[in-house]
Amino acid sequence: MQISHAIVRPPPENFSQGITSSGLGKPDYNLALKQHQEYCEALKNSGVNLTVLKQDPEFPDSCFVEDTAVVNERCAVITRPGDKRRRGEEIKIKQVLSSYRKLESIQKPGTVDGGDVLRIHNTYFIGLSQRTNQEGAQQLKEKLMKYSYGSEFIPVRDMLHLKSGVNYLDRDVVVIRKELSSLRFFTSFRKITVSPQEAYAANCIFVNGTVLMPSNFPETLRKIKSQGFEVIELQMSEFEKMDGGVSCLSIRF
Ligand code: CIR
Repeated sequence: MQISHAIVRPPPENFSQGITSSGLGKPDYNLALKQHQEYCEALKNSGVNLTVLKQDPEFPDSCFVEDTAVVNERCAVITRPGDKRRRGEEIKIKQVLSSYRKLESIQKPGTVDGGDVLRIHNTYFIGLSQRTNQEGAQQLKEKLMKYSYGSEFIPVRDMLHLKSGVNYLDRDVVVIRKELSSLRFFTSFRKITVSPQEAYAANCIFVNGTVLMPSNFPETLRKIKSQGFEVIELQMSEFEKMDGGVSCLSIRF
């Protein structure tokens, strides 16, 4: 599926005050900005038109735009982020997406983080996690059904979001953490299994023919390349410190 647009938002100065459970220490702000810039360049070089939003210090986690919307060819569903501290990030995103798509919104008491929403062909796999509750997942399923997309719910444990553990590339290939690889949902896909030491590398994205993945994960890199994919490696250390991966930094459509 061709991606023509992406929305991104650089981290604000108080990025280090965002939510994290990584235990990896405080991010270096200037390095985070540089890494974000390189991420944007990689998207542009893959033929994507970028909308770069202004930084927003009201929300230290606001660079993780993926969590605020689920966008496809037919609609955009504005989410209601699962962590109260992030509620409100979606307002600006809603404004921007209104120029591109018919809008739907998740309503209270439902919560959904876009990081829990994995699309493969015309099916959405929705993670039930600390951030996405049953009510939110059900609302999302019903909204997507109106536009002829199916949904399946997957319980998520021991990771932040569903897409912390599994992502779809192309040609029926998923990149998946070992502990999820036996899930019945993914039996019909070809699997690139990510070992526990390289767990962070399970979060990668396929953009117009190229896989964007974090650097310094040699085993996963080799496996992805051996399936015939072109790869761009990105330095993601400062975002990893704040529990964010490659998919989190953009809304792609
Ligand atoms: C959070 O805890 O909400 C942020 N620090 C990280 C969000 C990462 N987003 C994503 O995986 N889609």
